[in-house]
Amino acid sequence: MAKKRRSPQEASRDPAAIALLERAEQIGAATCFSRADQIAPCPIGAQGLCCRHCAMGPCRLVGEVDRGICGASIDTVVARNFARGVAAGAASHSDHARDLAYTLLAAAEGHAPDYKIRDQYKLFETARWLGVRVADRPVEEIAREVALAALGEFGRIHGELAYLKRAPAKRQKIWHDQRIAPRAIDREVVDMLHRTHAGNDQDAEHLLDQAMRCALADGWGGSMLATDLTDILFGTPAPVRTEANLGVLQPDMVNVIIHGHEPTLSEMIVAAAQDPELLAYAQSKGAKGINLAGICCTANEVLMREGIPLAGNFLQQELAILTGAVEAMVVDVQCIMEGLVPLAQQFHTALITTSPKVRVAGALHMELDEHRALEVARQILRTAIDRFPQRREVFIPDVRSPVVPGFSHEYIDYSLGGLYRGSFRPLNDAIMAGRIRGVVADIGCNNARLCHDENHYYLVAEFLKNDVLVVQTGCGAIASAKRGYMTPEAALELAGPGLREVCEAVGIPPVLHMGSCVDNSRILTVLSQMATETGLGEDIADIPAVGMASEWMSEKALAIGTYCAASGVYVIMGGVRNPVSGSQRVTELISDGWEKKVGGRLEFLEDPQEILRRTLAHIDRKRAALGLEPYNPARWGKSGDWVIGQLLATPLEERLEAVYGRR
Ligand code: MSK
Repeated sequence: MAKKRRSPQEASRDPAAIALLERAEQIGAATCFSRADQIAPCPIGAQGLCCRHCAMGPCRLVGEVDRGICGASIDTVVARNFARGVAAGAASHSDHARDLAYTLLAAAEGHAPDYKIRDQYKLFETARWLGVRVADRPVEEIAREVALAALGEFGRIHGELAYLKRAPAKRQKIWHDQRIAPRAIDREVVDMLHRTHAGNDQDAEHLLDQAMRCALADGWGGSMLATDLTDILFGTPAPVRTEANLGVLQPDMVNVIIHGHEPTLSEMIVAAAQDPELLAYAQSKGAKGINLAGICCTANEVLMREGIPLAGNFLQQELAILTGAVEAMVVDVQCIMEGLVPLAQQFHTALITTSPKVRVAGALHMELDEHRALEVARQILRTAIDRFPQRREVFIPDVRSPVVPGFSHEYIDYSLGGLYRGSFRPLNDAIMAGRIRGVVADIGCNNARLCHDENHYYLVAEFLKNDVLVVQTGCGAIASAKRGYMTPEAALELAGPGLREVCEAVGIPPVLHMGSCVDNSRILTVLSQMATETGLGEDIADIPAVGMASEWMSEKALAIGTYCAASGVYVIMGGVRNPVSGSQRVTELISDGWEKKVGGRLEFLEDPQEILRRTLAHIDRKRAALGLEPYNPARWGKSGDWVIGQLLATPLEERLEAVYGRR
């Protein structure tokens, strides 16, 4: 049954998105927003009650029907559906890491001349975790062995993943006791798919245990490797200053959007966009230059390292094309909508696929070849430039916000403790004293069934008001960037008194941008360091912290939620219907059941106010369990008032420049 058509104001809270949704209505263009209004979700699938694992079905377990043709129970079917989603998400992140390992190997062996080791320190650190000897060896030799060791983690024959030892000792023991320590990355994904094939594992609890092991192979395996290898090849992020939202598109330049998740080609495009020959070619076509901007997590990768502006998050990919100002949208892997093709055909935009894994019917394909990556990047930019003279009417909303991203765990460590005594001690102390009530990681996607960005905006603002430090990745991070929450000034305007004092003292925004989807591994590292720093218990589960994906949509988000829960975190998946709601038992197993087993729990909640209430209650419970004083905002906020007055009297640009320098 068709749903009521939402107005642009009901579909998004972002003014740039609203303006472009109005334009879509004017010109009769379809977007994911209008399609979401046309297609009501299947109520059976939405509860996890449709079994499609064999050709006797699909079996729809509704009404009187409580078993499939093979006899599968509702609990088994719901658990299998959930577990398969986790496996797909884990496979996506991890395969991303595998490709980076091959790029590092090619670079180390001299077959990929456009790639260099940009962060030797990170290489040495990664080598240490992977058991590669560093002393007295050339960098290329270390890099080669690191790449091979990383690739070895996918098909490890004996033992368990090397990175598990990065977790607190207590956490490692829980994984061993529960027999969910992942053995090899590919093995856990394959094991999950095997068990969920017809006629295999038929015990919901047992299936969900493997879902945790599979997800852990992502969080402490594939994703963590992806983060480390990316930092080695392209540099570990540190704060930069740039801008976010569709207003970063330039009316008089060739606009190229880079979209997807992998930085391997997009970093080359960034380099090629500075090539004087290409700039002259753009000018020969009447453009003033080449302007790059990002969507989704490719955006986060080049934002954090190169300061390339953000055009928007997941639900804005089609809207970017509707501006009429995008000459090319270059996509790699994950979160790419097929709906881009008909829209691009309505405009002059070249939609260019670049991964050997991803083709989209109707798009141009210009495949990344690591051996001549810069040359491919140049060809892509030439294709974009050639489209510039075909531009017709342009509609770029004048909406953009300053953003200071780049908070890798290494930079947080440095900013809190300095170069020679980097440490999480000041953060732990601030939580123990009550200046910071707790920490929330708001990560993950947008979902076209929800009002775009509404949950992210509402929840992050409420957390700040309540002295909760927020860290973000993925499209949630982009939402806050667009909203202006990721500047030091936001602390002055939005944060409660205690959090504001800390942000003032350290010079950080109250919302820290920590990267892309795979960079949720950075959050695991931060939590591990906090747990081992003393004062906040001995395990991730002891910390007053909550993880959430308040507008989740992808299977990757399910994998992230599951590995965070299996790491001891209370995780809330927000917005849309609980996908395991068809089984009360599965709903209890992943919440109360997992909390008993591993200390973390996974809940699906639609109401943002309930998400807020449960988050603050959990943080306060954890504070009490640690014997910390109850949160009392009245104790703080005196010391910073003078500084606030001074800062607010200074123009924003000057304030940003004073802290981060000119970009
Ligand atoms: S891009 S997985 S919509 S965060 Fe990483 Fe955004 Fe979610 Fe894709």
